[in-house]
Amino acid sequence: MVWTKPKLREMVTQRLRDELFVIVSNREPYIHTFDGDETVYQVPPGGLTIALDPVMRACGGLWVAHGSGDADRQTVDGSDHVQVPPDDPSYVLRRIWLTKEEEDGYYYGFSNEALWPLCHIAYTKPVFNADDWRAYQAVNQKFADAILKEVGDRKAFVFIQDYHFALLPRMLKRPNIRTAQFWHIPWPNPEAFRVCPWGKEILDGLLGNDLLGFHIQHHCKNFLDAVDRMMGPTYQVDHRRATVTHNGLTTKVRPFPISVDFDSISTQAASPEVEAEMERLQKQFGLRDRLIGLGVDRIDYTKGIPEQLIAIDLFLERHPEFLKRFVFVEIGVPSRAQIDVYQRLNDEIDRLVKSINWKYQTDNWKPILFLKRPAPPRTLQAWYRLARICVISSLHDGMNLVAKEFVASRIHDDGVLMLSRFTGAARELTDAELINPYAVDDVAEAFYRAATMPLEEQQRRMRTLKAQVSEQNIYTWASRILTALFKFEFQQV
Ligand code: ADQ
Repeated sequence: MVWTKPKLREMVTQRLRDELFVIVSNREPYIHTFDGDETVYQVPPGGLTIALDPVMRACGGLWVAHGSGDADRQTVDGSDHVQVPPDDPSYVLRRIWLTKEEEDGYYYGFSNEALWPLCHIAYTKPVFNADDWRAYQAVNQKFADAILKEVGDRKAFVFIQDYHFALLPRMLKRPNIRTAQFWHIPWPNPEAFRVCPWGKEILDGLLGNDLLGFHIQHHCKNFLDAVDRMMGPTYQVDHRRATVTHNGLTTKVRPFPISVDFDSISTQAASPEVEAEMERLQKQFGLRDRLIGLGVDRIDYTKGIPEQLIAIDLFLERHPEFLKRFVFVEIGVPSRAQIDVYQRLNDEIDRLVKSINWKYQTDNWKPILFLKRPAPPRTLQAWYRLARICVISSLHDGMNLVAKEFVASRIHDDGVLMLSRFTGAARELTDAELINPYAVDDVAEAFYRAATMPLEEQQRRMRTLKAQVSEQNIYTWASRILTALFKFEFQQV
């Protein structure tokens, strides 16, 4: 059965009775900001919101998140609630306020300078700072206090998102609450994980969950191995059943590969609005008759953007017949710019783009068009359709939704997806042109293969990829996790 939004809604409404359904994430699905005197809202970029908003619209309930917009306080009621989506209110967003110090320590510090590099094997060292760790503990507690107050005596299923809340499930442990957590980034092997000074606290926190999900089996195995190695005999790991039992309570560890809303993306990609946008972009950037390669990334050192650019340089050097024909468009949305390593990455990318363009450019052609800004969905879809090749060059990535968005947008079944072997997506999308982004020579040759691939081969492979993403879509992901979560019985008080 192919899961759809109505089927998910039906499953959830049948299964949920008087229980409250809660999602917890760091980032809000809707951020209110001031535009002059007016209040406007934005849907932030990033996999999380894109994946979970359709689920919440289908299920209703309560979403708890950090209120980060400058107009967020103006738009909530006395209980810090706001109905969202603002244009079609379907569920409640409860905003949590953090001080600047809390945000620095918990978000920029521990989450993104310690856990993010710890979990991604991208050779950027994690920074472990005791003040950041304390802020991380305090913010997890702040969320826990707010959620416990919202839930009260009701029975609640709480679905926690990501690495910002490793301690939260243990703090929420109550007979009337059952929790699942989805870890959106990789879980590293125990050798890599054991350098974390608070590794045991993190593992114990996560084992407060009834259900813990990762994208792929390999991350589940790494997690179970870490518990086995670090937590001692009172934490019993059953590798066959993929469970951990401690003090009579069991956590199930399972893979749930995340995906995109295939139907909605492919319908929108075929719309007259997207076609008009394609026209506009071609005209604005002088792209008619060019062969377009595309990258769409948050600017992050895990995404392998410099490697991508170096490979393009090699490709053009070795295959000069593509000079003046090939344009690589990178749409890079700046991210975590307060952190030094991200600033250095930005500088490195700017330098590479300048020097490669300088090396090859002519009066009316440059090989690289770097657009450093978020693209609204219609523009992104227009780019996905204009491109012949989409490149994902992550050095390590939990899943990677861009790969699946590109596939869903290919309404004529053509085009080539070049996909890093080190993404979760590579486990499913085996008909992509798989690449090792560290091997830049090979990536340059993969560009050549992609640029010269016969249409029939493009179509044969793209049809297989589309069938995969269409079947394993975002609703499949949500329904599998929620079905597993809703099976847990509440304990007798
Ligand atoms: P991310 O690291 O943010 O997510 P990804 O899965 O690629 O990575 O999602 C990025 C999302 O942001 C995509 O939906 C993409 O369209 C959007 N995006 C990126 N650049 C953009 C731009 N310039 N303009 C507009 N939109 C842009 C984390 C993990 C991933 C995992 C997801 C979901 O790191 O491995 O796939 O969560 O679990």
